[in-house]
Formats: sequence, C-alpha cells, structure tokens
Amino acid sequence: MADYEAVDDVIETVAAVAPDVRAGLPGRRLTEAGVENPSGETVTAADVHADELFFEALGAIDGVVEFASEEREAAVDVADGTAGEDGLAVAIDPLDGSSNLASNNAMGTIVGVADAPLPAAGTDLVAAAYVLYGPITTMTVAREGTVTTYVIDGGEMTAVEEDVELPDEPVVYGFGGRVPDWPDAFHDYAREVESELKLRYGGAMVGDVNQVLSYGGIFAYPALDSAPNGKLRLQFEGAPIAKIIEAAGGASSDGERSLLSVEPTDLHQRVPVHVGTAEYVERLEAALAD
Ligand code: P6P
Repeated sequence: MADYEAVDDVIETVAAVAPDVRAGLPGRRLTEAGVENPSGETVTAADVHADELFFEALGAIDGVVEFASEEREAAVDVADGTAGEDGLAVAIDPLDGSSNLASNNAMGTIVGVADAPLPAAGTDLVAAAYVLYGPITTMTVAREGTVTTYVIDGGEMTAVEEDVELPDEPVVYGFGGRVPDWPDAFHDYAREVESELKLRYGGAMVGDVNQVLSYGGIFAYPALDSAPNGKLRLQFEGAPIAKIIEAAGGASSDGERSLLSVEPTDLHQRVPVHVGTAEYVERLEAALAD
C-alpha cells in the first residue's frame, strides 16, 4: 500500500511545476516536435517541454514509483530502489489541449494518482487534479471525496474554494467531435440539450470541464461513427476528470456506466466521455440505451 502522504507531495509538485509550464509556452507557440504520441496525435514542443518538467519533478518524489504520460508509450519505473513496487503511480496529460496554443486559448494539465501499477480503474484513484492555464492559473483537486480549487501564483497554491460542487441549475454544454460523425442517438440528445443550455466549447477538455464545474451542465466527447471509443483517454483524461466531477456532486459515463467503473485494459485506451450535471448524464444514458 502506498504512502499516502506522498499524495500531498504530488499535488504540491504539480502546483510548483505549473508556472514553468506556462512560462515555456510563448517560446514554443508554433513549434511542432515532429513526432506523434502513442495516440497518433501530433506532439508540439510545448507538450514535450511540459512532459519533461513533470517527469523530472514527479519522478523525484519519494513514494512515487511509476510515471505514465499521454506522451509516452509505456509507464516509467521511477522507484529509487527503496519504495519497490509499493508506491504511487502518476498518470498525467502534461499539456491537454496543446493545439489551443496556436490560437492562444485555454489549456490544462490533468493528473491521476493511484497505487502502482497502472493502468488503474477510476475507483482506485486516490487523488485527481487539473491545472487550468487560463487568464489565471488554477488547480482543482479531488481528494478524500471533496474538491478544492486553488489559485497558483509563482508556484504557491492558495485555496480559494473548498467543497466545490456543481451548481444546482445547469447552464452550459460542450460536445466534441464533428456533428455528422455523431451517432444518431447522440445527435438527437444533443438537439434537446442545445434547446436548453448555452454552448461553451473551447477545444481543451480542462477549460470546457471547468466551465461545467463552474456553471453546471454537461461536457461530452462521445463515441463517434468513425471512432466508437471516442477520442479521449481513460487513464489521462476520462478517469481523473470523472473523479473530480463525481466528487463535486456530478456524474460521469462512458454511455453505460460511470467512467470510474470502466475496466482499464490498456494505458492509452480511449473511452467516450460524458461528465457533468447528473440529470444530463442520466438522460444521455437513457438516449443511448433506446
Ligand atoms: P477536437 C485536446 O486535443 C483534446 O484531447 C481534449 O482536450 C479536447 O476535449 C479534445 O481533444 C478536443 O478535440 O476534436 O474538438 O479538437
């Protein structure tokens, strides 16, 4: 069993590294790294820089024995020989939505923390967090069943909202993928939602999910006709985000079950993602079941 005090070290380290990630963005604004990640996506120089910063800092934490990144094929053993296999594993999307850098829109970092080894089911996450590189840098953390939002300034993290919960009245929605590529059942569901909520979709999951957490509503990157498992990764996006949204009183689903209950089979497995106000997630599952 891992040393859970190291969980605090992971969260504090993510907060300490975030300003360096942000500071590295201007110089990497339009630079591609010329490689693809394990999901076949173009990697930017900013992705590589963020990944290296987090790897160096998180891999050095005593109690962290495994580091996995959306940008790396396999998890890396970072045990220093003392912790052995008993320790924490960190699964990270170092710079989620990095394609938004060219258009100067929001991006994020997503982190899941579990007992090693990965891949881990969402129910086994002991903590989850996302950093939002918006007008200000914030970090939202789910731990021990509650959600706290921090402002990060100069690597210091200051709690600004505790026991964060989705508002009762949902306001916004954001759906990824191309409309013609949505299965009919999702298309019909989306038409209903569009008549009830306001569209807020920025193309980076962290920014779009933070709007749902702030205002209530639903974010989805659904199964597509061209991609039955959708686009987003369970380990690096779906499960940690679901951990946060469910801890904030919302719900998550792959279309049939909570994302936390999805069986992890592969480090980079994709999963349809629907997270937000429980009513909208439940209606989605009913629509897909018809
Ligand atoms: P699309 C960013 O590339 C990302 O992985 C998520 O952050 C985001 O929700 C989604 O992909 C956006 O995908 O197809 O709208 O560009």
